[in-house]
Amino acid sequence: MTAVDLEVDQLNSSVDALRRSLSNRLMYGVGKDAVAARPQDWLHAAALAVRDRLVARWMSTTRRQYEQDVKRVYYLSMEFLIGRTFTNALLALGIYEPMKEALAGVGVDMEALIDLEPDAALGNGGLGRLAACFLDSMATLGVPGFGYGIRYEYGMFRQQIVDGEQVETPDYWLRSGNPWEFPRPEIQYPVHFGGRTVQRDGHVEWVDTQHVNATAYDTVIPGFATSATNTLRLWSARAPEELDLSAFNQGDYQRAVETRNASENVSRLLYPDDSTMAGRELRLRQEYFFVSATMQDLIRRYLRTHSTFGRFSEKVAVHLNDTHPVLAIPELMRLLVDIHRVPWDKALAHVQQVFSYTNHTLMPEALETWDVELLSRMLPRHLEIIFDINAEFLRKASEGGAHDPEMIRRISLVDEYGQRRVRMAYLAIVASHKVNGVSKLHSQLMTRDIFSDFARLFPDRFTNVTNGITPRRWLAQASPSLAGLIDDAIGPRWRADLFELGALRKLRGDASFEEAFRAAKRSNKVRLAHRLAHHTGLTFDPDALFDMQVKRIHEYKRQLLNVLHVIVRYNRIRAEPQREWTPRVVLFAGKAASAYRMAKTIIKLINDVAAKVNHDPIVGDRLKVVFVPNYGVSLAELLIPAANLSEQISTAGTEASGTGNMKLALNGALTIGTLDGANIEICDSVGPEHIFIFGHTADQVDGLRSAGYRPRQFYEQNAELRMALDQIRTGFFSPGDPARFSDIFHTLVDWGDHYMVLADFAAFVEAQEAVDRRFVDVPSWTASAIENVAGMGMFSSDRAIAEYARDIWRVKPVELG
Ligand code: 26W
Repeated sequence: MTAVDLEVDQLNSSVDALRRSLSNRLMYGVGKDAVAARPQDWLHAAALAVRDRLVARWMSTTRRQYEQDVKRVYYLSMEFLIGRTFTNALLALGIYEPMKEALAGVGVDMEALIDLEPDAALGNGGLGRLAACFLDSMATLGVPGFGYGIRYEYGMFRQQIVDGEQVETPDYWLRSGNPWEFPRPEIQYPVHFGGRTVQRDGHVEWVDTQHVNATAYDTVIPGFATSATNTLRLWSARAPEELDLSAFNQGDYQRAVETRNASENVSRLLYPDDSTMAGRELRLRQEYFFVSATMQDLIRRYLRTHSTFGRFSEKVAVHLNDTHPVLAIPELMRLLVDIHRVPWDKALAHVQQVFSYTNHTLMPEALETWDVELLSRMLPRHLEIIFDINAEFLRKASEGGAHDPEMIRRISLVDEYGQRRVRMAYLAIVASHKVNGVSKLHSQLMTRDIFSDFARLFPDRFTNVTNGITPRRWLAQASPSLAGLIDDAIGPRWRADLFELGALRKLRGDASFEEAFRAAKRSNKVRLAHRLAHHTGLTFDPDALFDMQVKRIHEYKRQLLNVLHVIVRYNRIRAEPQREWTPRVVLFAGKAASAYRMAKTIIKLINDVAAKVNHDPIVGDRLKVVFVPNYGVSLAELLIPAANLSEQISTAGTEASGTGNMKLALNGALTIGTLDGANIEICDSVGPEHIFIFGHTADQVDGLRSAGYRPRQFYEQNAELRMALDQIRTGFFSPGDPARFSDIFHTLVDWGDHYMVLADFAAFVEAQEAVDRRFVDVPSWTASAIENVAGMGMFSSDRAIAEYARDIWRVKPVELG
């Protein structure tokens, strides 16, 4: 490689320069003439013109990182829910308006182009979107961070609603190419599977393996209003050349191609499962595939500027986004010990100093464990390493006073009850220097319940970092109307320092600001109502209360509690149609895991209730119910700015944090919620008079459970609840198939109501009545909405990343000079 300075065009971002770039990129990048260019081609050309303007920053940031020999953070995640990139990049570069003008100059409407970009939906829900917000914040703060993951060809499935039911269709998001990525075919690492281990002169060798190559695709992650950028590197599987030769030599061409395809399956699809551990072999292959390539890549990068591993932990931090990438631990041990011949003890010390782990869920069914037998077949060397780490850990624990054999069994990395399984979370804890939960409550419960033995053994290891969201996407981009109003009121600096929003409190009682605030919210509701009218054929009153529950469909999130309230409201309206009702539009959106029967039945129930309510002439505009299909990042950007009420109603103690709660409050919605996850901190921030808190607390839930919870009592004692449940049971909403929802009834009334829907029902309805009364008091509601926006400072992902950088990763921003 030579180190000459290249002569490249300096790209400025005037309207004229952008227009020239558009033409150049259409012609030389896309290979189209303006007369033949379809809107997709213009989008591609525009994306390339924007990308060109990021590249110079990217290269200079990377150079600076090398010159300063910075410590780098490797953020390992099976999921990155990026969404669209075009608008985000325009705003980061500050060229939204000039680009719009430049496109208009060539006769193209930018707003129409924006909607053509497919979402990069490489994630399921909260955990994946958090990773995307964190990339944005790392770049914005100049933290030298690399996202590492899998370049799935099929992202999160597309959800259609057909006859009220979820139908999944594959999301082949790369169909029209991906202008944002740089393929790096030269960056390729073999990833081995299978085989066995042998001892050879004091070292272990892993032999007789099969392998697949991991090849890199890089995406630039721009920081906001800074020239700092970072890299998201996603791995794609390529069959090795040899693979076709053996079969080909035997003349079986077809089988050779088939084998190649099969070995490339490892990066084919995202598992659409959120919060249940399925234990599929291909999933384990995926987990190992991407962490192996990542560990090889980071070692290669470290060794470019260092000749020994002496300073490894000063220069490298590896973060595990949940346990999905935990095999990075034995993989790094293997590479250090078996390949680079670092002594075991030194290697383990390095590992413990570089790794950190975030837990995202307390729910037992979501905690990963892998069958020892499967591991021994697929990754025999890694299983040995895990056993060795375990033996050493258990020895130290018993030296430290854990003599009780029951305790030893409890904390062992290997679950010996029944068929033996490796507990991935325990491995992550033992081999990391920091473990964090994602909200205050969740971090407390984590050390009190699921990891209590470890919290006693390693009290300094556990900490909290409350989640955050990026205000660039979730306010500036999603709601230009509200963002513009805030700019006029307090200036634009909130984008990079969200605590600035606190200044909105000074406008308390300013009638013209409040008026403008309502107008901004209303315009977002009109924008949404338009789109919904197009899809549903219904009309929506933009002055009604927009009540929104948008998130994955799961029993613990209690969409059923929301539906029960809708049914009771419907019954009340029908009983007293002449009364004054606060008009409401209740919106639901979210996907159900494809194998989660109950979640799919809940979707059907919502749609059946909607059909009944929306077509009842007695009800009219007083109540509308909509299930908006195909929830994802882009749809969230449309829905969230239009919400007045944010439903955050999980059973206390089950939602680790929630991040939708933050997005909605930032957009001026008031929360109706339980004291769960980050709701508690939102309540502290905005003040209890600006939020509707109801229901059992986490401690009360525990208390009720141990006292023997009997849901049928609530059914029997509450006439309105009984009526609603009986309507569900007897087919009032499904006359053609009366038994359709009987399992929902029995789950709640007879089979234990695990998430305590009935126990919180009365309090929920009461809180909803308080909502109705507040909403019609327009000045008071507006004041509370503004207080919600003003109180969101601490929920910026910039704050979260600053905490990770200081307390966990111990990294400093790169100096850009
Ligand atoms: C192994 C299968 C599996 C897949 C995904 C198990 C668990 C998950 C995730 C932990 C699910 C998830 O997205 N958790 C959410 O993480 C968010 C970010 O921290 C939190 O805000 C949500 O409360 C939590 O449910």
